[in-house]
Amino acid sequence: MKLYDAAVAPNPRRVRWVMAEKSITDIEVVRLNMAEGQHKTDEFLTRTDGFVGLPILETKDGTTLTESLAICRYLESLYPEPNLFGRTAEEVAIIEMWTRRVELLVAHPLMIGVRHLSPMLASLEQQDAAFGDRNRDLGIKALTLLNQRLTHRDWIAADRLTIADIVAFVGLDFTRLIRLVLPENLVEAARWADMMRERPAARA
Ligand SMILES: N[C@@H](CCC(=O)N[C@@H](CS)C(=O)NCC(=O)O)C(=O)O
Repeated sequence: MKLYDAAVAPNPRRVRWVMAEKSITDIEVVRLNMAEGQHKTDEFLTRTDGFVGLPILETKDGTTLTESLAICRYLESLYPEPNLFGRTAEEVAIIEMWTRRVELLVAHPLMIGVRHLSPMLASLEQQDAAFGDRNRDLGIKALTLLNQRLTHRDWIAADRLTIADIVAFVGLDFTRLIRLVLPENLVEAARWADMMRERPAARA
């Protein structure tokens, strides 16, 4: 299998993180330069139905998968341990619920904020600073709820690391590009973020 990847970008990082947690080493990782548009060639666009974006996974039979979470789920099916998406019906549903919450309300607005505010990403976006500010602030507001959730617990969705933690942290950590400082009152979120940063997979 082959993973088309990009440095710094948060969505490919979700997949690299999952690969590291599961000790997957038999996928070739091909790094593309997004600033040079290497991910938008006609060949890629044909394979991805016109949808632009990394990561892209080419499976053993040549199927093209896009969407980082679809790729992570596929990897979970092939490499079930350690489990990141849930074992029982209830656990699967709770992890999915938290993954959707943190993706839509935390990670996505923060990532859009960074895209519109970081000079490093100016080649990828017609940047609009006010739109960036608004999205960054929405992400920070949702972090308050995450902070509340993390009071008296270590992980967002279960009693162990799950895909919800990976999606939330990778989105939050992307804000280092705009040097975002977490509001001081988000003590629990900061504790959890430190724990995530310490994992070996954080360096994948
Ligand atoms: N929903 C997609 C989003 C993919 C996406 O937007 N990836 C970004 C990198 S994090 C990208 O490739 N951006 C390049 C561009 O917009 O030209 C996923 O989760 O895989």
